[in-house]
Amino acid sequence: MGKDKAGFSRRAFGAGALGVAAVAATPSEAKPAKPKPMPVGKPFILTTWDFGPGANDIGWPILASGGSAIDAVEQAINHVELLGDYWVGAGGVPNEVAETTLDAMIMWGPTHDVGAVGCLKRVKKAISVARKVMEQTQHSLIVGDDATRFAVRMGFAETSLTSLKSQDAWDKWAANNEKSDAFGPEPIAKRDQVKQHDTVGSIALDAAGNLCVGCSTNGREFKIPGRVGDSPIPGAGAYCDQAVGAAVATGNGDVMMRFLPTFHVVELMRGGMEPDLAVKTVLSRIRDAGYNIGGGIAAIRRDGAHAGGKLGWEDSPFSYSVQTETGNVKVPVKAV
Ligand code: SD4
Repeated sequence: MGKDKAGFSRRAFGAGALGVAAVAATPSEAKPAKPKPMPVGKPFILTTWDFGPGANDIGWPILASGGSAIDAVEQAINHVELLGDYWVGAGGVPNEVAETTLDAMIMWGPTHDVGAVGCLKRVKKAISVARKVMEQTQHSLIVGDDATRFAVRMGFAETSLTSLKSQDAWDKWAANNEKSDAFGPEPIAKRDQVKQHDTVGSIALDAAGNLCVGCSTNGREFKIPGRVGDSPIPGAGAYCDQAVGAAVATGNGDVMMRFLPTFHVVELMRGGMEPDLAVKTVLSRIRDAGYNIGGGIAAIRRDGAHAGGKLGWEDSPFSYSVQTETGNVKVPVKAV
């Protein structure tokens, strides 16, 4: 049998014609249902961990008075960065050489623009430096001493991030002459021993319908100098899509970033999956790949439906809080 000019075999075309007739008989089975467009949604702010109520208290009035989601996220996170917490912001976990370094990212839904800093040194408000990267440059991520140089150029003060607490923690650790536990085996056979909690993540929707997500952390205790975690990586530590919603992650970022879990959650929600199942699906994939880690995700759709999930962390009260016009709810997160 010959082929015609377009290269079709006539016999194959005949079979195809029958096939088309068969498909036409059951049109609803031929294509998955199209997800419905997301409603515009009412303003909200979601913040992770126990920081939630306090941070939402800062961010919510901005949204309630018609302000921008990016200001709400930035100020909610600044509040946490300056609390003196051990896991977020200045004065927190030292690296292997006793220095505290910061990772942060902000993502703006309407333009899909991102600004991030990794291993930022000697500057306190990492999320605000990330915002400058997003708004003042075409870059998305600036790291290390050059992130410090950039921050100073943008008017930020350079100062030590070491506190009595971080110095004391390092002194005790260094007295044992250890090297970073990050030189150990991957957390597969044995649960990670990473005592890392509290990366702050915030997601806000403003009255104009703009979605924004941000996160900030000082990462992992006694990390190898130069280490950058998942928080400043779009789709890993945080991700948002203006048409769908957003997600933030916390936990063992060295493993979690390998799965781009927040991107994955948002994409599953885009396909019509409920937030709860989307979070479970993504966390289960990390576990099913064999990783034995502590980690969590909180997600919210732009219509306000939200959910969270965690791996490991049996004793860790991971939660997130959502503030809307009807008040603040704190949601304890269960293991998947
Ligand atoms: C990191 N994901 O740098 C962060 C740490 C964290 O709760 O979230 N702790 O790996």
